[in-house]
Amino acid sequence: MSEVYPIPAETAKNALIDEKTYKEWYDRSVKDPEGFWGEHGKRVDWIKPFTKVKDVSYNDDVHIKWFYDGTLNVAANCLDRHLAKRGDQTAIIWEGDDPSESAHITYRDLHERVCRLSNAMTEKGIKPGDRVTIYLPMIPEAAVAMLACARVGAIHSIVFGGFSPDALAGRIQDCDSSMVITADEGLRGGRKVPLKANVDKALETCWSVKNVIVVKRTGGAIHMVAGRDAWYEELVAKASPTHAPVEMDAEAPLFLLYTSGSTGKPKGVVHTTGGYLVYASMTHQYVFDYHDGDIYWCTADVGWVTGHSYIVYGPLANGATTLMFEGIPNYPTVSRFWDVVDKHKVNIFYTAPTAIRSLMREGEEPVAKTSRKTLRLLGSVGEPINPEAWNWYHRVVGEGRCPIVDTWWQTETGGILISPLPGATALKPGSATLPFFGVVPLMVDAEGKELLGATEGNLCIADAWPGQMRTLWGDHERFKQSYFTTYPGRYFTGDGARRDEDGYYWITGRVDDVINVSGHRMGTAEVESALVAHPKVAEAAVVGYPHEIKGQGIYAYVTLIQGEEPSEELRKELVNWVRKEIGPIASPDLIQWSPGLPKTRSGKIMRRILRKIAENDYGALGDTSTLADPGVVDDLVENRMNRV
Ligand code: 6R9
Repeated sequence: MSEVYPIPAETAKNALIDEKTYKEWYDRSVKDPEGFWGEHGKRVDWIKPFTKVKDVSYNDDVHIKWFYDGTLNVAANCLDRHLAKRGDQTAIIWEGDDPSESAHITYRDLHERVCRLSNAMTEKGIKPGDRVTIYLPMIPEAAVAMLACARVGAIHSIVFGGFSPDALAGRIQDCDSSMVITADEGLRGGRKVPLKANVDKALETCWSVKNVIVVKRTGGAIHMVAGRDAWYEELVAKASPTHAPVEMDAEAPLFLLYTSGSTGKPKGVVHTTGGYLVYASMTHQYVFDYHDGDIYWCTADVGWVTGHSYIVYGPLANGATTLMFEGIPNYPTVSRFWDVVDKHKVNIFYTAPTAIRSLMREGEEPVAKTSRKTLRLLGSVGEPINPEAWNWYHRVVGEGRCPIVDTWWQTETGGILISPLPGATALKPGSATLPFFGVVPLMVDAEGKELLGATEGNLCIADAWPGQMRTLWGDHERFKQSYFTTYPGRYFTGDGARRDEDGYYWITGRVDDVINVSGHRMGTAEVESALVAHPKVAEAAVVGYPHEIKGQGIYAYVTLIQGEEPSEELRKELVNWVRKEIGPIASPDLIQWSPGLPKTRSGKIMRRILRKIAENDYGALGDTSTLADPGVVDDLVENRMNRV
C-alpha cells in the first residue's frame, strides 16, 4: 500500500473543483461529451459561434474535428478580450538569466507588441497558413512571436534553442517555412548560445526561407544577410501598434511541434485552433486551480509543448500572470528557483522531476534559506516522478503545505490528460492519479485485449478530447500508423501504466523505442542514425538505462568499421559528433564498443537484450537461442559500461 496524502483543508476550502464536482463533471463528460464540451467550448470567445461540437473517428481514415463550424482568433483570446478588465495587469513576468534582469509586461503592452509584429510579418508577406519557424531563447519576444503568428493565421513551428543547425534545417525543410524568427544569441547559465550563426548554417540547405527576423538579445557580433535578415527592433518600431486579428476556422492549424517517435525523422505534430485553446485554458485553470491574481510559473522552455500550453496559451487565455524564465536552476546558485519564487511572489510552481532530482542532490540548505511562503501548489511534468523526489518536493520545497499535481500528458495530447485536481484528489506519491474531464484511459495487453480493474498494461485513450493532435504535418498515413493501428480504434500513447485498486494511474514509462532524458523525448533511432553517419562507425544501437538525475541516460553500442580501433579519443569524438548532429540533449552518456550486436537470424537487433545489459541486469537475458551468434552477448556482458 502506498502512502495517501488527503486534500489539505486549506486547499479544499478555496478550490475551484471539489471532490463532488469532479465526480459529477467527469461522469457527464464521458456520458454526454457533446453536451459537456458544447458548454465548456464557450469558455473562449468565438467570432462565429460553433453549432457542431465533435466529429471524430479513430477508424479507417481517422479524423478528429471539434467545434468545427466556429471561427475565432487565438491571439484575440489571449490579449484583446482581456484589455477592458486587465489591460494594466501583468501578463508576463520575465526573469532573465542574470538575476539583476527582469521585467513586467502588462496585457496592454503585450497586445501592442503583438500587433506591431503582426503588421511587420504581414509586411514581409506572411499570410494565413504560412509556416514560421521560431528559434528563440526564453525572452518575451518568444511569446510575442507565437501570438503574432496566431494573430495573422500563420502556423508557428518552434525549434528548441538547444537543437543543432542540422536538426533546425530538417524541421524547416519538413514544413517549408518561409520565415525564421531568431535572436543574435541566447543566454543560459551565463553562457552564450549562437542562435543566429546556427540559423545561417541551417539556411545553407533551406530554400523556402525568404525572411529572417533577428531579436537583439546580447548584442554579440553576428552576420546579417542583406535582403533576407532584418532586426526585430527596427521592424516593430516602424510598424503600426494596432492590428485586426484574422478570423480563423476552429480547425485551422495553430502550430506544428516536432517530436521524437520510435522510428525515423521527428514527427510534425499538428495542433489546431479552437479545440486546443479550449483544452489548454481549461486544464490550466482547473489542474493548477488558477485564481485571479495568482502568480504562476512553469519552468519549461517554449521549445517544448509544456511551454506552448502552460507558459503561453493556457495562462494567457485565462488572463493569468505567467512567469517566463530565461535561465537554469543552478545559476548563479542552486537556490535560483526559490530566489525567483520569493522575488516574484510565485503561488503556483510547475517543473520537471529531473530538476527536482538534481536540486535534491544539493541538500536542503539551499532551499531552506529561502522563504517560499507564497507557494500554494506544486506541479510536475515530463517523466515519472519517483516517490523519493516527490516526497522531497513535497516536504522540503512545499513544507508539507502544497499539494503536488503530477500531470501526465504528451506533445500529441496538447494538454494534461491524467492529473490530480488539487481540491478534488487525494495524492499518492508517484501516481498521476485520475483522468481529466472527458478523458477515458484504457489499459490493454499486448494483443489489445482490454484489461479491467487493478492491472498493468499499455495505456490507450478510448475517445477524443478537444486538445488532441489532428495529424502529422504532410503525413496523415504515419499519423494513423503511429497512433491508431497498434490497437485499432484506440489512441495508443506509447506509455505503459499500472492502475491500482482505487483506479489511480501510475505511468511506468515508454514501451516503444522512445527514451526520456531529463524530460526530453529522444528517439533511439535518431541517435543511431547520427552515430552511423560518422565515417568510422559501421553500426550502432541505442537504448535507455536508469540514470539517477536524468531519469534515463543514453547508452550506445557502437561497432566500428573494419580496421578502426576503439580509443578514448574516438569516444569523445563520437559524443561531440552527436551533439553537433542533433544537439547537446542527445549526447550519449555511455558508449560501449561492440564487436557485434545481438541479432536474430533475420538480422533484427534484439533490443530487449541490449536494454537488459545496459540496465546491468544481465543475469536475466531470457531466451537467446534465436540469436544468429549467441557468443556476441557474452562479450557485451563482459564489457558492459553500467556497473551500478
Ligand atoms: C508533456 C510532455 C511525453 C512523454 C509521455 C511520458 C512522459 C510526461 C509524465 C510522463 C510520467 C508524467 N511523461 N509527463 N511520465 N508521468 N507526469 O512531457 O510531452 O515531451 O511529448 O513527452 O513523457 O512517457 O509519453 P512530451
